[in-house]
Amino acid sequence: MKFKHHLMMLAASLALGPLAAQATEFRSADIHPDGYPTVEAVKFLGERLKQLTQGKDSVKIYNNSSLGNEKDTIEQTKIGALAMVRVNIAPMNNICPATQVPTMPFLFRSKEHLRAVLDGPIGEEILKSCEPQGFIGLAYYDSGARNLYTARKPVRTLADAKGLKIRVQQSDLWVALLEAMGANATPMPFGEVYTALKTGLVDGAENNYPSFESSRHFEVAKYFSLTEHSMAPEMLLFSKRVWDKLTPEEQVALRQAAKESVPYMRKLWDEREAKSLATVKAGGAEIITVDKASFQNAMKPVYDKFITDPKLKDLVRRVQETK
Ligand code: GTR
Repeated sequence: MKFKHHLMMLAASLALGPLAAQATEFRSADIHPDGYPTVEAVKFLGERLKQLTQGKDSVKIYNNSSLGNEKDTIEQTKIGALAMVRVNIAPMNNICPATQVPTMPFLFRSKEHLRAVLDGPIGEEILKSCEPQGFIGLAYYDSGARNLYTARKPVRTLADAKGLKIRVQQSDLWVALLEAMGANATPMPFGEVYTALKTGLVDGAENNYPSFESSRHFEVAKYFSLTEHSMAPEMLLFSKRVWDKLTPEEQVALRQAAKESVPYMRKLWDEREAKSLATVKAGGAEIITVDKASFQNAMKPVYDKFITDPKLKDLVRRVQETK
């Protein structure tokens, strides 16, 4: 069947002649601005793809949320209106349950642990598990550790977080995570958070240094508490609808280009984390060390609620056992 399809495509392309050589431009979305490591990594991927396909395929990036928030662009990717999307793993939590595992609080011991897990069979399994939902998982990108930040008073212990209204990503797991801290979780798209902080609609949010910096949230919420409560990574997803129409050669090239973009992104990420820290400090942010154990000890309800399926339990155990 596949072979026959391939022959037909070949026949069609021979028949079409010059048209067959026509370039394909894959549209890809990101909420981040130019220069942000996720955006630069996808640009790199696009360049590599062009080389690998002798100029046939390329990528055009729509960044800065220009095609909508992450939930919107995931939906567009699912139906094939967009070929590709770079999102955090969090908005995939409700769509593809295994993505909850790398989101879990205090699961990874370090950046090295996270990278070892995502680069190995566990990472691969989780990407694969999103295929029935319409997504080909091409890669994970780093997102560092996420930390709580607040506008009016600093958080140093778990007790300080009690009752605070904290913006979270649009994921049930994220709501539960902040509730386990005693906070009131308010899900909303990233693009709305600056105003929400400024107007006092929320008391705080949580993120890594580069997003805290690029979004200018540090201007309106200067207390940055090093809770490091999750290392939820970024994901690069390709539309299965579009994927199924590609030639095997194009699929191989895309996978190859995506794979090569990962070490490139990691280098940019490590540099950006340091740069962002310096920028927010210079902008008046206060970096606060916290009683991390108090946060860690409060997370059992999150595991009890979301890691009930034996498959997910097994994944969590294997992550913990990964060296
Ligand atoms: C960033 C991440 C984005 C988005 C954002 C958020 O760290 O790169 O994809 O998830 O956080 O909090 O919405």
